[in-house]
Amino acid sequence: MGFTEQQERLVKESWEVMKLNISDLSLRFFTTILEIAPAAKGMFSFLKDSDEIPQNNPKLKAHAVKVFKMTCEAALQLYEKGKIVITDSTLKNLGSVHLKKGIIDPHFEIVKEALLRTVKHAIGEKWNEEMSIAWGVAYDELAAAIKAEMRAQE
Ligand code: HEM
Ligand code: ISQ
Repeated sequence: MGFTEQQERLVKESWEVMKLNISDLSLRFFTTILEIAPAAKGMFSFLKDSDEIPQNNPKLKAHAVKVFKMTCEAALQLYEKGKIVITDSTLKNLGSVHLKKGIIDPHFEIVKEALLRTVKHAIGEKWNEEMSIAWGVAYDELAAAIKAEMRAQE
């Protein structure tokens, strides 16, 4: 399926809104992942020393922001080039980190669900189904690139 100009615009517009409150949304995104999959707790170094989600961990927030940003970037590239383009070293690193952490395919669905819920919360009344579809397609393509790299490194 081609990624349309409209879809790219929906992702870009919602991201502009999300940026205004990105610190809270990053934390919310992470918290939602753990709500859907409490077992994922053990995977993240941010939680190593406590049961509670740190409210102000810069690394946690930076990683969460990166996931949002990379998904936006994926949307732009899908529209402009019809495919995902990620720098080789970035993709290698992402493949390696996720492989080492023991991430498997179903985990990607959990993060997707958490991402879409976070977007919906952030956008409020202006949210619509098309917006979720656009974010979902961009995320799926990005996830596919990371999964392929993980398999290549196995
Ligand atoms: C780390 C992005 C999917 C769990 C990271 C990092 C980034 C990232 C940018 C930091 C890498 C570094 O330290 O150099 C993404 C993107 C994803 C994705 C773009 C999907 C498109 C997932 C999934 C899981 C996951 C499905 C499983 C729940 C983790 C964990 C770390 C990590 C456990 C290490 C964090 C730490 O303890 O420092 N991810 N990720 N990620 N990701 Fe993901
Ligand atoms: C790493 N990978 C996927 C999702 C994330 C969400 C919050 C913090 C780090 C993450």
